[in-house]
Amino acid sequence: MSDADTDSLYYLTTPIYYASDVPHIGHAYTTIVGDAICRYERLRRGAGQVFFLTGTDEHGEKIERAASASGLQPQAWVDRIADEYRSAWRDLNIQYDDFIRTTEPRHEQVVQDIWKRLIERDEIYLGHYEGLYCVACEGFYLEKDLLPGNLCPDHKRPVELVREESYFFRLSKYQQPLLDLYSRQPDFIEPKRRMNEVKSFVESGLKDLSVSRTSFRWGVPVPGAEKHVVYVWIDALSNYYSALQAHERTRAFWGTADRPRAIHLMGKEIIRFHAVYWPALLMAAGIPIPRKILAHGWWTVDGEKMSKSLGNVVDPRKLGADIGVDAVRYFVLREIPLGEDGDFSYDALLNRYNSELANDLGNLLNRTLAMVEKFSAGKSRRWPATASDETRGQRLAEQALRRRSEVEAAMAEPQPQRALEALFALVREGNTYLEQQAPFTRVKTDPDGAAFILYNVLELLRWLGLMLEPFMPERAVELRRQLGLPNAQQGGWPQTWGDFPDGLAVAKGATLFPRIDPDRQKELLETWRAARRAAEEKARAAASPVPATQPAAAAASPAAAPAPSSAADGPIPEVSFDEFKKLDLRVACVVSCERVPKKDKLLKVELDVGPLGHRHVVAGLAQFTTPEELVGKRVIIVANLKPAKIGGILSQGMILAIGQEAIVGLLAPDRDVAVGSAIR
Ligand code: ME8
Repeated sequence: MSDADTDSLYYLTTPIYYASDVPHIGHAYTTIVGDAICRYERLRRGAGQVFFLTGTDEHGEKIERAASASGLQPQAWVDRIADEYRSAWRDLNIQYDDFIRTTEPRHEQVVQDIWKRLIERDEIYLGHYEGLYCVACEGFYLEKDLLPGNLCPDHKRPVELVREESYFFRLSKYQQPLLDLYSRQPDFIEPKRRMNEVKSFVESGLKDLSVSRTSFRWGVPVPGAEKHVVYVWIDALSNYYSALQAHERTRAFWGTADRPRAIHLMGKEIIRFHAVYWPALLMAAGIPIPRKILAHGWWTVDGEKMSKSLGNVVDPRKLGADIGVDAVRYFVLREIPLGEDGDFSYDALLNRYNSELANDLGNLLNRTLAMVEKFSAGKSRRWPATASDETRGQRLAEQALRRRSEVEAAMAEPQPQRALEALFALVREGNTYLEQQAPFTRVKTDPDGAAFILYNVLELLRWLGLMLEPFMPERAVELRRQLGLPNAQQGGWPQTWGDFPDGLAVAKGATLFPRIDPDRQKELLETWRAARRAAEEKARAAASPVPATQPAAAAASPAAAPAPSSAADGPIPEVSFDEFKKLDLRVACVVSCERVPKKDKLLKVELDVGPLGHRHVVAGLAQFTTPEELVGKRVIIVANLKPAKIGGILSQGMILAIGQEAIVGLLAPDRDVAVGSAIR
């Protein structure tokens, strides 16, 4: 490719998602944002100028453990999850150019090539590693960065002490080159405040990075030292580069040292890997670095972290099936500015749907087409218009032009949320124009004038039908189809006002976004909440392999499980071994803890139960200990106690404690055993 051909190439990536579980709304968010940006760029630059990459991160201990928990070989497991991702993206109308999997030979080959280059350049050496490792992030931590109780700051679960022979990357050498990079490319990390966080992390000093593991096999073998596998983050980050390497045409998307191109979009929790390790590795290997690390915020659900063990994971495909994929896309793009955190709520989703999609946009189209059918024989009519009509039409044109510039400015950042804000402001301006010009009254005395007013609104709708495409691709085509535009499938960016063909027969069809009436809203909310309850139930069932029984063990959480009798009341009846075996007792670690408002005995405790995930229990421990003291402690819990509401909060288990009336101690393992270990 010549320089001129490559001048406007645009390359955007999403993270490659862990093949440990199926996608949820958080993964969908990043991918929808990336898709909307790339669809916009394709409209502006031409389809062949844009490359949008996504994929799955399939190696590492976390995946190996997920596979073994499901009784599958790792490859069979990741094949299944990769299929889930692909079909989710198909359902959500994601137009990616490539889907890379880290178990593909084309990727593994490039990882090994990069490795060899680093060895040749003496950027990697063999040593020993002893460090604190979080399997959930697949990342090492320094003690100073951990939460009390040696908890990973991100996953709030205990890190593991790992000691093994390991290769090291000379990351420490790259402290200054990285700081130089941040000065040279001040927009390298966005939003800007994230740049400051990364800078101070780098300024505080970088240690050489352990880049191989010997304690498991599920990874890319280190060339020439096959008992090692490449550290999963080195393997994963390389996908952005490896995916382009097979063809000359795609290689050009990586860019050059003078003209870096790759834009890496991701959630804010993985900036460090992208903004520190990745550019340092590339510099060391002599490969041009990316142009930008673009970090977005974090979605919670009804104020809580989304997690399978809480059963509050939102399934974007189910939502799409219920209210339409483009409504889901619209909602996530419109709800939060890129870079900010946001909360997902079903009520907000339904509100936006009805007020913005059904009322504002849907009505504008419906009313206009209905009036064209009624007043203008179902056809657009451009002429004749009086001078004052022209002026009023001109005003609408100016509004459209202004909003188009706002969309362009927003997408240059990129800020899809602001682009949609501008587009829906234009929708409202169209509605106001219709109200003020009142073609429905005008038609009685001046049918030509009425037809011209309608012509202007048809033109406005054509503009909207083009500009909305990146965000709601399927509904935008349908909008253009209903306007009667030839080649409705083919989009573009609006250029000149007044290009709507004269004499075009409109093709009014089913409502673009049918209003969701209160009964249907109720029904949907009930379905979604029922699905959530089922997921919570499933999460509990996964945590309770045997049917729940009423345990006779001492209750640390008296309200959860009032013991049928206690030692003070006389002897407790015998239980058979089979009955005892029904109890699922586990080692758990207290991840977080808080007082329950207005309940002076109760603490709400978040527990990590290893393979059983995280859960909350409400425990009657507030007069025995404080939340601060409890966090980080290992405790023994009854994991399969039937969940119950205590103090208005769902308690999913019970912490075992010592004492009758008052608690005098907690049960705990006598040595460092893995969280989640079963007790027998
Ligand atoms: O981190 N809110 O994969 P992952 C917003 N494999 N975005 C969310 C989200 C939420 N609640 N939950 C997930 C990995 N995401 C590594 C990446 S890249 C070389 C390797 C999105 O499956 C967001 O983009 O944990 C986040 O960065 C990503 O999913 C994490 O996906």
